[in-house]
Amino acid sequence: MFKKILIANRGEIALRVMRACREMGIATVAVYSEADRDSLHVRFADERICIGSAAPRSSYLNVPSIITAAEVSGAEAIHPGYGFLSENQHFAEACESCGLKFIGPSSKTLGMVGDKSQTRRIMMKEGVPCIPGSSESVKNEAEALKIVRHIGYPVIIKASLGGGGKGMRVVQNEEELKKNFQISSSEAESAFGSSAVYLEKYISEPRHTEFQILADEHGNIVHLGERDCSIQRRHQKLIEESPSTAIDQRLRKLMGRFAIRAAKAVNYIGAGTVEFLLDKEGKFYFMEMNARVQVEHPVTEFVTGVDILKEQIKIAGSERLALAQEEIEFSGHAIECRINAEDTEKDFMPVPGKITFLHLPGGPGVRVDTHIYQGYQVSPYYDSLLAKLIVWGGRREDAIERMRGALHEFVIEGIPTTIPFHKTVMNNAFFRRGEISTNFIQRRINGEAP
Ligand code: MV4
Repeated sequence: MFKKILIANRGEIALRVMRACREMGIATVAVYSEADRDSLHVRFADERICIGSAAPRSSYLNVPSIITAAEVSGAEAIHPGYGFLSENQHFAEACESCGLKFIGPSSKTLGMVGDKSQTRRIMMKEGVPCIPGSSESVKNEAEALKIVRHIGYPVIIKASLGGGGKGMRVVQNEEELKKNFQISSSEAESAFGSSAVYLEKYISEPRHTEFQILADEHGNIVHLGERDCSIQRRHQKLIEESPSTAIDQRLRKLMGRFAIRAAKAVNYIGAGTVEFLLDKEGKFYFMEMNARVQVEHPVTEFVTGVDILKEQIKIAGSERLALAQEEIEFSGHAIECRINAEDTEKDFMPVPGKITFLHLPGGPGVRVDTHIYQGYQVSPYYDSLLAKLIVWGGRREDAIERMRGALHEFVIEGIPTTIPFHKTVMNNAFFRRGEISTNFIQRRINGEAP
C-alpha cells in the first residue's frame, strides 16, 4: 500500500480523505492556497505545502504546483477529491507520466466519459438503455428536425462536452427548436470550447437515480445500490437519500447490472457513479458517468457499511476488492442534507463571512462531515458547502425524524445557511411520502406550475 498520499483538494473532502488515510496508516500531504492557511485540512495533515494564491486557477487547479508538491514531499499518489482536478484527463496524464498514481480511473477513461455524446454511443452499443435521441452530434437545424421526426417533442438540446445541466435547453415545437439550436450551440462553444450539441427526448419530472460502483484492476466490480438525488436546485444537489422510494429489489438488481455493464464499457477502475434518469413509469435511462468520489457518498456508506474512500484507495494500490456482490447488504435508510453558506431568501445566493458561533448535532445515526469551526472565515473563492449532515434510520420515517432533530440542534451563526430550507423539506408532505422528482423544489416548495 502507499506510504504517503497528497490530497489535491480542500474543505470537508480533504478531511474525509485524510481520515481514511490515517486509519490505513498512510501519511498525508495537504496542499493549500493562501486563503486556506487556517483551514483544518492544513492542520490535520502530516505535511503541508502552500501552492498558490486564493484563486483556484493559481492553487487547487495549478497542475505544475501540485505535481511539484507531490515530488518534493515524496508522495506516491494523489487523491483529487471531487471538483477541481478530479475528472481532468490532462491532470491524470500528468500524474501518470510523472510516476504518481492518480487515485481515480485512467486518463483514457476520463477522456471517454468526459464526452457525453461519445459515452452515450458506447452505452447504446452495449445495450444500456439510453434516452431516445441522436447518436452523433447534430450539425444543423435540418439534421435536428430529422431526428425529431423519430422521437417527437418535447426535445432537450445538450452540449456534447456539457454535463451538470449546463447549456441544456428544452424545446416544445419546431419554432422553439429553430430559435434555440444556434443559441445552444454557441453557448456550448463558449462554455466548453466545442459547439457540438446532441438531442434527446425530454423526460418530464424524472428522478435522478445514481448507482455507486467499485471496480478493481483485476476485473472485479460491484455496485453499492442507488442514491436518489432528485432534490436539486439549478443542478446543485441539496438532499440525497438511499434507498430510493421508487426502487424495489427487482429494479435495483436490474439497474445495478446495467450500472456495472456501463462501468465495464469504459474500463472503469475505482469508485465511480453511474447516473440514470428514472421516469414515472419506472423506465430508466443512462445519463452519464461520474468519474470521482461524490459529495453524497456517505449516504451509501451508511446503508452498506462500506468505507468508499478506503476501498477507493485500496483499488488505486492494486488490491483486489474484498467484497462480492452477494455479500453487500443494505440496511435501513440514510439521508444527507447539504448545509451551504447561502441565503435561501435571496435565491440561494452564496454569502461568505465569519462563523461566530457553531454547534454540531450528534447522537446515534448522525454524521457530520465538515471543515468549519467557530471563528472560521468562509471564503468567497470556493464552493459554498459548509457541512454535510447525514443521518441513518431503520426506516425512512425514522431517518426523517432523526434529520429533523439534527437540523434543530445544528446552529451556525454569523452567516445564512440552507438549514431552514432543509427543515421545510423535512416537514413537506410530498417529501414525507417520497413523492419527489427533479422538479420538487419548483413545484412543492416554490409552488410553481409544472
Ligand atoms: C435530461 C432531463 C430530461 N430529459 N435529459 C440535468 C443534468 C444533466 N446530467 C442532465 N439533466 C437532465 N437531462 C432528458 N432527456 C432532465 C435533466 C434534469 C435533471 C437531471 C437530473 C437531476 C436534476 C435535473 C434537473 C433538471 C433537469
